[in-house]
Amino acid sequence: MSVVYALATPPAKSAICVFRVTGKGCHKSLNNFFGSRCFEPNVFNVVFFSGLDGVVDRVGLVVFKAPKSYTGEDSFEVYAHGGLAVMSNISKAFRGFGFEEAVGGEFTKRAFLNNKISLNEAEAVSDLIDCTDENGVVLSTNSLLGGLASQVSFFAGEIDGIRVRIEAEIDFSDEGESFYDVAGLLDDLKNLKNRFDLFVGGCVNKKVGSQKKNIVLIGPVNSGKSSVFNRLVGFDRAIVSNTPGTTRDMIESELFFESSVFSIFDTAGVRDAEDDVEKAGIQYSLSQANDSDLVIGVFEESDQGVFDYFKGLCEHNRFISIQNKVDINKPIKGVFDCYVSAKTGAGFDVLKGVIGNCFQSGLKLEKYDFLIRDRHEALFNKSVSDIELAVAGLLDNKPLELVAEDLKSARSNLDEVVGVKYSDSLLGDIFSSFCIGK
Ligand SMILES: Nc1nc2c(ncn2[C@@H]2O[C@H](COP(=O)(O)OP(=O)(O)OP(=O)(O)O)[C@@H](O)[C@H]2O)c(=O)[nH]1
Ligand SMILES: [Mg+2]
Repeated sequence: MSVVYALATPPAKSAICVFRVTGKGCHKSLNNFFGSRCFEPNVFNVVFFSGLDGVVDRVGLVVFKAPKSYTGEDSFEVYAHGGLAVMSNISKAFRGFGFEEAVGGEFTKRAFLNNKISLNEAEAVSDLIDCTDENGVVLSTNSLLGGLASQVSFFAGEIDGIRVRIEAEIDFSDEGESFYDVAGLLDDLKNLKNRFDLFVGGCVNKKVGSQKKNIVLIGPVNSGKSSVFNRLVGFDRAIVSNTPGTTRDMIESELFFESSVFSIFDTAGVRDAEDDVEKAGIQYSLSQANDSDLVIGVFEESDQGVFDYFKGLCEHNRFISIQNKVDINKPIKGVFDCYVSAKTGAGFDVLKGVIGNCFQSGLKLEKYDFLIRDRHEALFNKSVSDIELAVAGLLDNKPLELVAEDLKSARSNLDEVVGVKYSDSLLGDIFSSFCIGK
């Protein structure tokens, strides 16, 4: 495999940037970039990096010797100052030496191809990076540390054990002898089925488990939506002013609490606007409210008609109402779900609790052991039905060859989960969703 390099950190001004280089022969370049020294593997060295036009930066360098590296190949990492020109110079130097730019997921793909990790562990790397939920992190890490792969191998071994007994019986019966213990075999297979079902029940699809929930703030103009938004996200993200119609476009930010990440949107206040731009903004707010998981109506006063109008927008999603500006207006008790002041911060603890409760009835990831993908779920489901067919086959006295075939298929699905069996197109699909440098 060729030598490839990648900037593993975002291409933006930052404290440091990290470059990764991997591939057989990459260590021959070390003296070219870092001067003639011998670099002990796995040691952090502080050295000068020389590019095409001389010294670029004083950097950190760690050299890894195959097979003791992430990819299983000779590789090295460079920790440079995070300036854009520094990044550009280092990239140019690597290209000048003949290194190719890595595509997304190339490092992890090489780790898989060099047997450093199983396919589902490689997928767990990407899932961990995508995780927006603390519990999701725990579940992805369970897979990353080999927990899922070892369970899968364990069940694959058990399925094989039973299949071997069935095939032995097929061979012996060809020779006229039989040691067939139907009851024992059936018990063992049923027992395996129950434990496998339990294992599959402990896996949750990442689509269900880690979806970021959307929260939309909506309400009449000037009710304080942008102020509530800023207070919730913890900084002045949206413009606040006493001119009605200040917010025109939708503003999004991430909100992290209750160990989950939410996307929260501030929207244009609703009124009979004359201006086309404002009208478009209002339409956009209303459609976003329709698509979100939770709508928070922000009001200043109680007007049943206005309240009903906003609540009516939320037939398919949850709606909570808040009365804002309670520092200057008397709270109208019994009408709203929460009473807050975006100015003083009063009532925000209660509001956050109410938001948290809205999502509490959702899926609890801590009940599960592993985060899985559609691909794994489909393969596990196929194995479950193959094992069910094998049990039914034994019960119905079907030819043992058919029962053995069902078990072979159950085992083969498990092989695909961990990547004992794979196709190039499957690898393409999996690794194309990774970031560059991973
Ligand atoms: N006293 C007081 N004033 C507030 C409070 N929240 C917002 N305001 C004021 O109300 C005015 C409108 O606030 P915004 O947050 O811009 O209201 P908005 O609903 O986003 O307004 P539009 O985007 O125009 O629809 C500003 O002058 C804020 O300073 C509050 O809790 N107490
Ligand atoms: Mg606003």
